[in-house]
Parts: sequence; structure tokens; C-alpha cells
Amino acid sequence: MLKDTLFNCDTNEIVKIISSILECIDDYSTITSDVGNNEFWLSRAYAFSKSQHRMLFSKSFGALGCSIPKAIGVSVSNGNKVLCFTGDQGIQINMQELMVISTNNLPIMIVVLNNQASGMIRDREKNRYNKLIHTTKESGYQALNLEKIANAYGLTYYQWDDSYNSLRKVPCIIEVRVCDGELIPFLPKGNPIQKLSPNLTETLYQQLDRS
Ligand SMILES: Cc1ncc(C[n+]2csc(CCOP(=O)(O)OP(=O)(O)O)c2C)c(N)n1
Ligand SMILES: [Mg+2]
Repeated sequence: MLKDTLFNCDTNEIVKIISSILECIDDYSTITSDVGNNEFWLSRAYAFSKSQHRMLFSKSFGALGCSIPKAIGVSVSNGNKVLCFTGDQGIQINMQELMVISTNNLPIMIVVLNNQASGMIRDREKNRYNKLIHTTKESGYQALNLEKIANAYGLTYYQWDDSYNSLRKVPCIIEVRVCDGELIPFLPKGNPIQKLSPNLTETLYQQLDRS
């Protein structure tokens, strides 16, 4: 019940898209996650999905660019398909890994949640310093052409659409274009766990306080 209430106040468009991707990956063994807002979207979608897949997070280590290398490790060790989530900045740390995946034809589906921004850093800049530096297109961050990158490494490129199905050819890069802005709700620095921004309703706050 509390979970349902939280899901309804947490869910935005991208979480719904990730949820629908998680619904059709039965033949995949493992999910890997990167760092950034995309990690939180994936966590939310995963927490509310019925997925039993093993999920490898970075969490407090915060190592940007860790998702694709983890996917390679899993795939090489067990030979199974891996669903790998990353962001448009995270993937830029992994050019050589794309070559490894392509050369070895590893069965990895890379889903890039592309908000054309260094999203997590942008949000911190905005909320703490009210100034953006190199984190959005307008402030100097260069948006990626993922199709060209996929082509350069001989990987199949898809843009996500509603007709997604698990039969897509791997290895591949699936681009999900994310339009919504910052990650909400979030926990401002120094706040107790219930004091999210924007504020939870009083009823929900009380429920969390008791649980
Ligand atoms: C190796 C490393 N470099 C930099 C950072 C700081 N950092 C954390 S999240 C992030 C932005 C990630 O952007 P993107 O991959 O596009 O994900 P988004 O937040 O937009 O979903 C950065 C630069 C880090 N955690 N690790
Ligand atoms: Mg991004």
C-alpha cells in the first residue's frame, strides 16, 4: 500500500518507459546500472517491477562509466544476455568497451537514457549554486549522436519506441530520449530522509515516519 502510494508520487515518464523495458527481458540474466539520475530512475522502476533479475549497482562508489564494463564481465563469465543501462555522459567513458563488445559479439543490450545533459551534476549546480557550467547544451555540454557512435563501432542502433520487444538483435545500443528535467523528488543535502523536495504530503510523511 505504501509502496503503491510512493510509486504514484515518484513515477515520471522515464520511469514508466524503464518499467516497460523491464517487463520484456525474460531471456536476460542480469541488469547493470550506471551512475547519475539514470541510476535513480532505474532503481525506482526496478523496485516497483516484478523483475527477479540480478541487478548490479554502483551505489555509494559512484563510479561513472561502470555499467558497460560490468555488463562485459557478466557476459564473459556466464555467456548470458545482459541488459545494461547508462546515461549519455556515462557512455562517453566507455568507447573502448564498445569495441570489446562489438569485436567479441557479446550479447549485451545497452540502453542509453539520453537527457542530453550531465543530469545529476546539472541538478546539483542548479540547486546548490544556481549556476550551470558545462552540464547542459546551453552551458557547454555537447549532446551525443548515438547513432553515429553505434555505427562507428559496428553496433546496431535503435531508438526506443512503444513497439519494443525482446527479440532485438544484440549487441546493440537502444537510445531512449528523455525529455523531463531534473530528478524529483530528491533529498536536499542535510535533510532527514522524509524531507524530500518537493515536500511529501503530510499523510505520506506520517506514514513514512511510522514505517
Ligand atoms: C568517474 C566519475 N566521474 C565523474 C563523476 C561525477 N558524476 C556523477 S553523475 C555525473 C553525470 C552523469 O551524466 P549522465 O551519464 O548523462 O547521467 P544523467 O545524470 O544525465 O542521467 C557525473 C559527471 C563520477 N561519479 N565518476
Ligand atoms: Mg545525461
